[in-house]
Amino acid sequence: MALVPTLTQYLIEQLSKHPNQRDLVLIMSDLAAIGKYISRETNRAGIAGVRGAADAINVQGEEVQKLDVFSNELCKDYLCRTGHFCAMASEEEDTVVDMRGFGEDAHYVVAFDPLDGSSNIDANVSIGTIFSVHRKRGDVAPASAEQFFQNGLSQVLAGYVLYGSSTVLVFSFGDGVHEFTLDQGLGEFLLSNERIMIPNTCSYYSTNEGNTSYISEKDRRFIEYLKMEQKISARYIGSLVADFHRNLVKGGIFLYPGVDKSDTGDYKGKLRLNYEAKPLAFLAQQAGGRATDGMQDILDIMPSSLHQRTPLIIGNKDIVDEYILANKS
Ligand code: P6P
Repeated sequence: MALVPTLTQYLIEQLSKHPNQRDLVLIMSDLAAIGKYISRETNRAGIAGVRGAADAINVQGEEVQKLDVFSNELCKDYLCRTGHFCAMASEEEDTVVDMRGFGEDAHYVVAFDPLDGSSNIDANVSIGTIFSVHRKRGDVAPASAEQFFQNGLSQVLAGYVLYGSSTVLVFSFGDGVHEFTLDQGLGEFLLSNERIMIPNTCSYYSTNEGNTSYISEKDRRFIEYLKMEQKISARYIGSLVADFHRNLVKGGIFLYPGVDKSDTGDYKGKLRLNYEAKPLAFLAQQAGGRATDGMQDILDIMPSSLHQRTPLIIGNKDIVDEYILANKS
């Protein structure tokens, strides 16, 4: 029986092909370790006393869940101590993380959403950790927020860990998208899908139809087009990583357009650029797909604030292209 490569074996092979990626290979290994810890805690949330709210509101104005706190503290402490990063940004932190003297000479920065979709934890719905790695900028202070004002094309590593019916790690160094599945018994991630390409057929559309009265007429018309002319099925989990992963492996388009809930005519994005839209857009492009805010590619947007939000339409390239054309008409 041919043994399926472990992540470690895969990364060692990656290193033999790209010796200059030593640090990135070590970073990927550290991110996988974090995925194992969070997977274990998530899978026992109901008995580990980490379900429910943590009696706090984060910078996003969202109620923090206990598992958010666990995941965020783990990511900050673990990644800080690796010494690989001179700056870190978390969805749960108002500004850049205090590096406590670690990583002063490091060459990389990392932004992460430690546990995206955490409002779904108590319903046992899939949730995920998203990460985005850039090289350090030499023109700004090493540990500053400005380190994250880099567009998505300049990411050197992006991916997520999806805690679902199985725990999968999906990432790209810019040379294809690869999926590893956690063998809980072995405690190893094993290769389960190499060089994932989004299927040519767009089988699903994924959007919160509860926002129908808050989105623009153009967006309403495009979603109607998906229903009435493309005749594709609706699937909306309400957990970005889970919705994205389904569309990545089965073909689909996810739409979180600008919403205007105060009737000002100002349609604003909900999802965050640095640690949600950019890393997923990087993966989508690597898998033959595309991601836009309606006017430009997500990967071209230059962030100007750490928690900048954006509309996000991501998935099959031909359908996203149609959205862009419709949005600009
Ligand atoms: P809504 C979860 O809170 C999240 O950030 C994403 O994971 C998800 O795609 C989105 O918000 C869901 O938002 O407004 O549809 O509940």
